[in-house]
Amino acid sequence: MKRVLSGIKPSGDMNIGGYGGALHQFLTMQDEYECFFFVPDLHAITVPQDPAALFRRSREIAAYYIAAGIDPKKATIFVQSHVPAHVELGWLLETQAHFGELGRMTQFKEKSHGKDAVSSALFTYPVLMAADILLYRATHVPVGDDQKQHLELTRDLAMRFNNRFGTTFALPEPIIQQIGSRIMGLDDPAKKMSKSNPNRNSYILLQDSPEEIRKKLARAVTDSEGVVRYDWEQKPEISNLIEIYAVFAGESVDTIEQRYRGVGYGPFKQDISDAVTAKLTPIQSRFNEIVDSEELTAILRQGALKAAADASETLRKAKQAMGLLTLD
Ligand code: AQP
Repeated sequence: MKRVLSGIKPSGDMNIGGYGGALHQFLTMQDEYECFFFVPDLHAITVPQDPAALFRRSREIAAYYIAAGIDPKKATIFVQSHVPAHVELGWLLETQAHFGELGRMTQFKEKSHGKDAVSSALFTYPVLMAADILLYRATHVPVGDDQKQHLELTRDLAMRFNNRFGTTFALPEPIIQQIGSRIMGLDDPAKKMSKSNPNRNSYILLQDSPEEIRKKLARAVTDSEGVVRYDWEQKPEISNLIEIYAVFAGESVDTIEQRYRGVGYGPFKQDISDAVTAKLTPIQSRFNEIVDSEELTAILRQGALKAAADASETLRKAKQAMGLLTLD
């Protein structure tokens, strides 16, 4: 059975980068794979978080999964910290990870750059991510461009463990979609659209109103050529907007390029805004219904039970393989 595991960190309000690179893909996957979609709250706390905001956002991310159309009857939806096996397997795998390889992780270098106090958890976070994936014997992991290196590390750790202690883990393959795997900031197409960017105009939030969406897109940087053409080398600003449009309208890059031949950026941006609004409006109303509901609590409770039962099997095997004492 093909299995997928993926999640979106509750490290900031959710934006259309995470929608395009992750959530949008989850929807098609739930029919093709056995899916585990989680809220990686333990990853969020590798950098400082406001506890009240973290508490709220963990519910919000889960509510967005459901509001966007993930069906809890098909996919297991849960919060990472509700399943202690993640941390346990994370520790076992840390004994196999090398200091040097973790130091080479680009995301660690970027996130720690210029900071005085960097948590050791930020350094070891890719190992916890490996544990997340390996616990559920995921065969496939949808990853944005920036997570490829972490998935490579997961495979390396799994192979190292299997070679040393006998086959315990399945090796996961990445699924990298062509469109939407790297949605860049509206203010700067050289930087990924990120939840933690302090510039609110760099992203569109899933909770933004139609007016905010319109204004942010109107302000989005373009070039002076006035031609809607997909070319990341020469026209990164426009290529980014085309990708956003393609994700939200469900259209191909070719169709979009052809439609705006000879038309300026004004109508193009207005249509992107309409496509984003059309997709987000029903998601927002379902989100508002569910975010504080008992229904969501019950889904997460159920999801945690199911995930924990599944994870305990792999954890038991890994402990046994390493020679840790068992009493059964
Ligand atoms: N801008 C993006 N374009 C495409 N994919 C993206 N993803 C995130 N941003 C974009 C993908 O979504 C999944 C979940 O990501 P995450 O929220 O767990 O972590 P992240 O990539 O670190 O997201 P942020 O927004 O940049 O968070 P902060 O600022 O807190 O670090 C991943 O598959 C990711 O690739």
